[in-house]
Amino acid sequence: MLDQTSPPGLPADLSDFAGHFGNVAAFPPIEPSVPEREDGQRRRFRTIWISDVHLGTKGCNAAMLIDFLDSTDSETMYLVGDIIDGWRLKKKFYWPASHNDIVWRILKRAKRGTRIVYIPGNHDEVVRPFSGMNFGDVEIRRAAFHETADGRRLMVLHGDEFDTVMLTHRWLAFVGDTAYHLMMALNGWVNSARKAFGMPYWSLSKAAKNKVKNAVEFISKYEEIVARAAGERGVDGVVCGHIHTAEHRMFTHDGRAIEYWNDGDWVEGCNALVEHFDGRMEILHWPDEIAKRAAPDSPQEADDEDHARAVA
Ligand SMILES: [Mn+2]
Repeated sequence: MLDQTSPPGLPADLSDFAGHFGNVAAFPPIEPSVPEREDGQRRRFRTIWISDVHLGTKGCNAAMLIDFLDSTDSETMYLVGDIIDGWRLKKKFYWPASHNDIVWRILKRAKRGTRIVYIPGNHDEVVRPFSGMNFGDVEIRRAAFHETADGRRLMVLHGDEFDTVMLTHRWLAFVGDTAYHLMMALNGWVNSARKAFGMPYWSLSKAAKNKVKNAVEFISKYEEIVARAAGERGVDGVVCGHIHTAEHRMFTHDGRAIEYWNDGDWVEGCNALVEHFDGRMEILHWPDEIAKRAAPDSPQEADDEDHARAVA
């Protein structure tokens, strides 16, 4: 796919990456290793945003994302960057069958009529030169504007654009690529053990992050910068990813309310942002949704109302 349409004279690493991507995106000949669930019980949304999936790394929580994709559907789906981790793939090619299954499911959705908009992030920046082009049914864009059912105009972008050098350094001082991946490996190990004992999913680095003051300050500052950028562009809000922290915050810019939404990640938090058909938006923490599904005493409706009140 990508390799056939890429312009000649690409740098070698990009050609390699495009070659790999071309293989994994070969559709429809390959069938998923985990068959798609066809139970007709999918929760339907107007819009779904997901980002920071990091396919091609061990950190990607593919099983959780496959469950999410098989449990939901939407008119539009935004892939808000860092879907494929080109940085890690260049160092070491890692691509298990479950990662193919995710690509397969996304392309299958597009075939079924979901509008798919892919906004590459910094980890899949090799796809950025293709912004403005369509690959099959997938639109690749540098950024997008989304209008909600109730007429709010939201800017959709990955968000690394606002991660300034200073902020990046503070961020890296805390996570560091190696330390981060080590932590992710440990997280997987801890959760296998917890699963074996029938305990719910738990995020190690989320717990650690919440205790580190610098990280909290970084996140807060980042949210403020992104919201201000949205305010300056005259939109009503922004949807981004990048910092792996799902959040909804309200800011004001020149007396106008600006909403900040971060759709989280599928490495640790396993979150998606959804828009209901009336324009109401909600962050779904998928491990919680799975837990709710397992507990028949907590009806979905009551919980949705609680959340609506919380975010209103
Ligand atoms: Mn990123």
